[in-house]
Amino acid sequence: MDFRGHGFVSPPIVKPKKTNFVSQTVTGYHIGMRNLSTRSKGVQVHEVQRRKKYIYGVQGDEEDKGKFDNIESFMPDFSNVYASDLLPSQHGGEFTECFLLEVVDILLCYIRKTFDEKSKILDFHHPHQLLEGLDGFNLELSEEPEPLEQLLVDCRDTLKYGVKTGHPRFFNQLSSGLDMIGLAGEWLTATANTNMFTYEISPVFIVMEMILLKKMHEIIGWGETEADGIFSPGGSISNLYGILVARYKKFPEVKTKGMAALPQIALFVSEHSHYSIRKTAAVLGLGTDNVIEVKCDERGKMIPLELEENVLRAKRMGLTPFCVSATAGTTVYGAFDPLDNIADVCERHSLWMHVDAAWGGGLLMSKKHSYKLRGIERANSVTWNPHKLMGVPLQCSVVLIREKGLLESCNQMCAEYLFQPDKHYDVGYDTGDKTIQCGRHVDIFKLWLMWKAKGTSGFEVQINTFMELADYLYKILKKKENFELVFDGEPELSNVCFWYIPPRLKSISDEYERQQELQKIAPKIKALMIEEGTTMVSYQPHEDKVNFFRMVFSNPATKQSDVDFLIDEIERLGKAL
Ligand code: ABU
Repeated sequence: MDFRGHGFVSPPIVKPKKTNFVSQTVTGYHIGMRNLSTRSKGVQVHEVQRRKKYIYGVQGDEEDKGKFDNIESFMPDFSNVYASDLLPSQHGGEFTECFLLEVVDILLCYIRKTFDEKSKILDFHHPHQLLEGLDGFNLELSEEPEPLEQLLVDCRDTLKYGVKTGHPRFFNQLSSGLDMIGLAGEWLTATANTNMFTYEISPVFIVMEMILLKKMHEIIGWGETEADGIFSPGGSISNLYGILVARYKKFPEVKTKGMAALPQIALFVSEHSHYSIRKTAAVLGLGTDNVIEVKCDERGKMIPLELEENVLRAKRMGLTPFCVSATAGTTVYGAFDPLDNIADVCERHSLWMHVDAAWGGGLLMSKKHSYKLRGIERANSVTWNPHKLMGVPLQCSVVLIREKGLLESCNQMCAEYLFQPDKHYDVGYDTGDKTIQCGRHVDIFKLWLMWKAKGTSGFEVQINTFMELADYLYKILKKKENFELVFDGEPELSNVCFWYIPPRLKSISDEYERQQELQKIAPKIKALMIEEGTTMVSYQPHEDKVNFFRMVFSNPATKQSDVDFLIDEIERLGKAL
């Protein structure tokens, strides 16, 4: 029966019976069938059977077969309920509640699996398979509305064919893990559905952002200064802000006259720096040729002497150096540039010092490890991504600027429809004219809530644990016969870079040929891992080094046993290659 538009009275929610199913997958709301339709009791029995199948369909996958055989509870029948029956429709309140509870059940089921190490990290399919449609999961959009039942199945399938980035054996990216408080923060943020550009529509979030900025200024060592900053959509954009403001500080005329009014300006980075700096140079019209890459030592740290020589050479060539972007935690090696020495060079040549601490910034939270960023307090701007080592759900990135007011004067456009100067509150709290975007997502609440939940000390413990795990892996690999470290020396960050050398390669005496073969090993092992869905770790070639694995720890769910698993798994998948 289609009860849309029939003045249907929405169902009361009855507290659940406790069943196996409830304890495993459902928070436990149960809706009396009489309220969902006017079917006879006989039909209801049939309906219960159908619902069991439906529950399995929505919640289950291959790993769950047989788990739900005793299901007595059933969910509301959403096969004839549509989005138009939900709020704000007149009687949409309870349907909305039921529907969202079902969505939460799907999420909870996924979350439980995420933390089950035996659960697969992913159920890999090639793009053409997703495009063609999988087992009732059709990504094509329809002309007519689809029932909520289909939407629930789609929600389940979207997670089913995705990647569990919170899984204890997901090591693929610098951002991983799934923090329950951060997740709650993200849910709240989505519910609030507001915009960070003005205080008038985000009063609480704007003040939270100010408090967090101040806290981060203090941690960096700018406590005495009235500093500034903005949360941005990721580390690349935060880096862009740093360089943008650096250029504006030296050449404020660029805002109105453009690059044609400037000399040929040059920017310095290490050869191990993140590619976003070169991208910034392209975006800002500096040109990537004017990004000068400075040599690193064997650990991937910028060599300050080389920096100074490059600055002098650039000047001799008629370029105008304006900025150095140092890195605190390189993406592949996890190296920290010597910030104090770089700051000296910047001072001698009046250069803006930006520090890309997107990855390594988290170490500032650790009394034991923060010395690795010594000199960061001398930077003019800093990028720091709490969505990496601090485990805040994506995305959460900040650019911190030591001089207050620069961000606004650089980016301000005074749109009168949004930033009216005669508002009845202190318009200094409107942040929208500091940014290069107009609308800005609320990324602050989840960080604020996590900080409340953990305290500064909780982040410290978390980050120290990552470092202990990196040390554990490093020490094992040092002793393992078929593994070779890319560089020796204890990890400074949680990166550990290594090759797996299958026994076959040991007999290849020609070094060139051996390297050619070794280049193929990590991609092959990774492909097998993904096909089996057991773990995920990234690999890359780097400069003259052929493909190697880059292990990183940023997932609070990871334990030593997961590290052991990774090593065994690489060996299992790779020994016959
Ligand atoms: N620099 C963005 C993160 C890259 C990574 O997860 O490996």
